[in-house]
Amino acid sequence: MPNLLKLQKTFKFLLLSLFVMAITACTNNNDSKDQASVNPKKIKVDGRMDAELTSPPHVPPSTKDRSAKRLTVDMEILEEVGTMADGVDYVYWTFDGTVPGSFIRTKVGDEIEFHLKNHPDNKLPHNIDLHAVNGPGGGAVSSFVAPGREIVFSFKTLNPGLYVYHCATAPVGMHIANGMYGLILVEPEEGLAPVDKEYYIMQGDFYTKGDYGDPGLQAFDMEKAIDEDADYVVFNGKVGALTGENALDAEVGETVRLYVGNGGPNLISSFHVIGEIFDKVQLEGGSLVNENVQTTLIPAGGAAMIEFKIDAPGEYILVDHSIFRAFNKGALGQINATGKEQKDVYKGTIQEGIYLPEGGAIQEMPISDEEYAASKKPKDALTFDDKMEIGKKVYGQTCFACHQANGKGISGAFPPLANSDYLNADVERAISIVLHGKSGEIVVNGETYNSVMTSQNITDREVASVMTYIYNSWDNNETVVTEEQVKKHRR
Ligand code: HEC
Ligand SMILES: [Cu+2]
Repeated sequence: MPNLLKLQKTFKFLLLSLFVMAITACTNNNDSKDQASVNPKKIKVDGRMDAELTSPPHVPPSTKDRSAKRLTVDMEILEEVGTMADGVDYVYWTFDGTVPGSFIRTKVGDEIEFHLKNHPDNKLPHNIDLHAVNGPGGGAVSSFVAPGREIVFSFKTLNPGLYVYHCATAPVGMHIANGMYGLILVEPEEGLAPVDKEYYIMQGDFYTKGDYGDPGLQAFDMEKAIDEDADYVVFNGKVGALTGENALDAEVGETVRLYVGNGGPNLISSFHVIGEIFDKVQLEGGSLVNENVQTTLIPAGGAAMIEFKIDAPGEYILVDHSIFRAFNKGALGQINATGKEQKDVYKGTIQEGIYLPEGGAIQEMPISDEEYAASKKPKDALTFDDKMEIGKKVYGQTCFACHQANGKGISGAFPPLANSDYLNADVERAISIVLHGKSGEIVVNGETYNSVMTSQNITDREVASVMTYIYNSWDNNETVVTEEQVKKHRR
C-alpha cells in the first residue's frame, strides 16, 4: 500500500482510538445508555432509499421514524469561483457546490452506497474520507475519482455521532483549505430527541495571496497555509454567510440544536454564542454530554452538537472566541430571536451594531533578514543513493496520486513521467513545473494534455531528490538534479 494511504490509515486509526476511549469513558460514568446491548453490525436493513442532502445552514429531517436502510448518497464535486467577502472571489473546491458540502443524515445500521462524481469541467482528482467510516482511509482508499468519472463505494454506519468528512487527495491540506469538507450525522437507533430548530454550521480557515479584504480573484497561498497564518476564518465558507439577511432565526421558547463542525485545515475553534449558555453539548460530536457550557472547543476535523433554549428575544452573535478571528477575519454569525420580551430573564436594552467587523487592518510582525537567512541555511549535500531513496519516498507520498506508481500517468488527465520526451527535453522547465505548478496545453509523447498540476510544496532537497528519482527511473535520461539548481527557481 502506498505510504500516503498508510499514513491516512494510521491517522484514522488514531482518531478512532480516541473516539472509542471517549465512548468507554462515557459508559463508565454515565448511566443513560447501555452501549454494549446492541451490536450495530447485526442491525438488518429494511429496503432502500435515497438520502435527502441539504446545503448549509439546513439539516435534513430526523431519521427517528424510519428503520435502517440501504441509503444511496449522491454527491458531485465542483470546482468553481465563489465569493469570499464583498469584492473578493476565490476558487472553491466543493462537495455539491457549497462550503461546507451537503449535510448527510444517517442512522446506526444504515448501509451507505456512496456515489461520488467528479464533474468533467474540474481540473483535479479528489476523494472522500468520512470520519464515520470504519475502514481504510475512511473511504478515501476506495473513492479516488478523476474528472469526468464516478465512483461508488459502500460502508455500514456503526457508531452514532456527528462526523466530519473531507477530501484526502494530495496535497490534502490544500484540498481541505479550498473548502472540501462537510458533516455526516449518524443518529442512534432511537433518533435524537426532537428540537424546534436545527442548523448546520462549519468553521474553516482560508489562506489567500492578498490580505484580508484585498479585492479581486484571490489565489490560495500555500506558504501562509503551512504557517497557519489565516487571512479568513469564517463560518460556512465566506464572510457574512450567517449575518445580515443570511442570519439564522428562532423564536423565544424554542430549543435550537446546532451541528457545528470545523473543517480547519489548521485552526481549532473556541465556539461561543454571545448571550447564550449551551444547555447541552455533545462533546466532539460523540456520546459524552456536558451541560451549562459557555464556550466549546471544536478541533480541526471535529464537531459538536450544541443545544440551547432561547430565553429572551434579540440578536445572538456566533463567534470563534479567539476573538481577532471574529472581528478581523470573518468568524461571525447571527441568530435573530423574535418573541415577547422576557423581563424576568433579561431587562437591559440590546445594543445594535457593536459587533460589526472592524475591517481589515491586520498587524504584521515581519521577521528580520538575519532570522530569515538562518532559516534558509543550506544543509549537507546528498549522495546519489540518498537522493534516490528520499526521491522514491516523496514520489510515493506526493506524485503517485496523479502520475501513478509506475509513472505512466492516466491518459487524457495526467501525463506520463515514464520515458517522457517532455521531461527529458528540459530539466530546468521540469524543476519549475514541480515548484510552481503547470497549467495550459502541453504535448507529452505525442498526446496533448490541458490540465492543472498544483505547485508541489516540498523542500529544495525533496525536489532535487524526486527529480533525480524520476530521471533515473522508467527509461528516462538519468539526469541528476542538485539542490542549488532547484534554489535558482525559487522566487
Ligand atoms: C494533482 C495531480 C498531480 C500531482 C500530485 C503531480 N502532478 Fe505532475 N502533472 C500533473 C498534470 C495535470 C500535468 C500536466 C499539466 C498541464 O496540462 O499543463 C503534470 C505535469 C508534470 C510534468 C511535465 C509533463 C511530463 O509528463 O513530463 C512533470 C515533470 C511533473 N508533472 C512532475 C511531477 C512530480 C515530480 C510530482 C510530485 C512531486 C508531480 N508531478 C505531482 C498532475 C500532477
Ligand atoms: Cu479534493
